[in-house]
Amino acid sequence: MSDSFFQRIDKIRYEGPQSENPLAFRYYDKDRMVLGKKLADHLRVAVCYWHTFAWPGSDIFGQGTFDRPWFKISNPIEAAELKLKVAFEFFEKLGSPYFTFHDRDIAPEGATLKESHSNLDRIIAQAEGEMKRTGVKLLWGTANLFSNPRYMSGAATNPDPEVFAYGAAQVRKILDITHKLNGENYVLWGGREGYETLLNTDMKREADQLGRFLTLVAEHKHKIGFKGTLLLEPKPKEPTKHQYDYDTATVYAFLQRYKLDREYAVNIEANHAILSGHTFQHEVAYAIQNGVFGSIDMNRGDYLLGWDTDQFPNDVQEIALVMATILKGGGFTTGGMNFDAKLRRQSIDPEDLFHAHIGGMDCLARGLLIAEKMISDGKLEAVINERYAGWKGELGQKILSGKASLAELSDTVLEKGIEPKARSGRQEYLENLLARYF
Ligand code: XLS
Ligand code: NI
Ligand code: NI
Repeated sequence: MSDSFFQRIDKIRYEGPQSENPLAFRYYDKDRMVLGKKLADHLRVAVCYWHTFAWPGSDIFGQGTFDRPWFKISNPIEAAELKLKVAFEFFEKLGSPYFTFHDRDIAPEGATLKESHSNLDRIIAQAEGEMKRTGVKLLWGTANLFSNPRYMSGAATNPDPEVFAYGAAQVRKILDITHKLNGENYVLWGGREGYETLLNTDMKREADQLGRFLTLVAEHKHKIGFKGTLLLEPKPKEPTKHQYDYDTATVYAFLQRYKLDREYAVNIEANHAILSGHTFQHEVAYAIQNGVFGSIDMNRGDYLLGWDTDQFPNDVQEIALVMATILKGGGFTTGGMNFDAKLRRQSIDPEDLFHAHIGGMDCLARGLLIAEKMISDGKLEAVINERYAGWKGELGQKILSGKASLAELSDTVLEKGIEPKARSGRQEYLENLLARYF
C-alpha cells in the first residue's frame, strides 16, 4: 500500500499572479507583511479532516466516488493509520498551518464507548507525532454528536438523559484530547439540536438541557485548564427543520439567557450565514459588535440551492469585505479560517484536493490584500464617519449619555424649530468606490 498518496505532487509554492502553474499559489505569499503581520498569521488557514479524508464522495442518491486506499482496508484501525499519514502529507505539501477534526473522523467508532476511546487514544498518539514532525497545529477539535442513530433525536436536547450523558462522555474525551494537542479552540455544532415538529417536542425543556450541557462543557474546560476558546457554530436548518442555533443573534441571546456569553464565542460558517437569510459579512459584523467573534468555517453555498453545499470560496469581493470587517475588529485571536469545504463528487483525482485548497487559499489571500487597501486608504470608513458625525455634536452626545429625557428632546425640537435635512445614503457611489478595489 503506497503511503505516499500524493507522490506526484511537490510542496506547493508561491509563484506570483503571473504563474501558469495550477499547483502553485498566486496570492498566498505566506510571509508577505500585511498591516504589520504576516499574511499567513492573518488567515490562520485550516484543512478539515472530515470532508477531505473521511467523506467518500457519496450523496443521498449514490455511493462514494473517491478511490482512496484507506477506504479499501478492512481493519478500521489500519485504515485510520493510513488516512492519518496521508492527511499529514497533504497538510505538509499544501503548507496549511492548521487542521481540524471530529473524534469519529480520525479514529473509528468501536462497539462500546470504551473501545471508541481506546481507538482514539491509539490514533491520537500517532497524530501527536505527525504534528511534531510537521509543525502543523490544531485549530480546533470537535465531537460528532449527529451521525450515530443514537443521536437522531438530539444529543444534549434528546428526550432521553442517557443520550445526553453519552454525548457528554464523548465531548469530555475529545475536549481532553484537544487540550492535549494544544488545540486553540473547541467547537460545538449542534447538528441534531433542533426539532421537526412541536407535536413531539418540548422546546423549553430542550433549551434548558442545551444550556446545562454547554455549562458542563465550560466547567470542564476550566477544570482541565484548557485555555482555548469554546465555539458554537450557528446553522439555521439541515439536518433538522428548526435548528436551535439558527444564527449569531439567536446564539448570542441563548448564551446570555444561560449566562454563558463570556464562555462561548461563535464559529461562523459562510454558507450557514446565507442559509439563515443574512450575508456572511453581517454575521461576522454582528459577532464582532457583541464580543463573540471566534472563528470562521470558510465554505460557500450555491445561490440556487438551499442547503449546505460546502464549496471552496471563490468570491473575492465577499471575502474582501469580510476580511476588512475582521481586520477592523482586531483580527483573529484564537480563531482562523477552516475550509469546511468539500470537492464535487466528480473531482476524483488526488490533485483535485490540491486545486480546491490552493484556490481557496489564494481567494482568501487576495481578499486580505484588497481589505488592506480598503483599510489603508480609509475612503469607505470616511464616508461612514461623516454620515454619523452629528452624533459627536452637542445634541448627539446629550442623547447618548442619557442626559436628555423624552420630554426634553421634544422641548429642544420645538424651541429650536429643528427640521432635519435629508441626506443621501450614497449607496451607488459607494458601490462604485468598492468596485475600484478589484
Ligand atoms: C455542518 C457543520 C459541521 C461543523 C463541525 O454543517 O458545518 O461541519 O463545522 O461539526
Ligand atoms: Ni462547519
Ligand atoms: Ni456546514
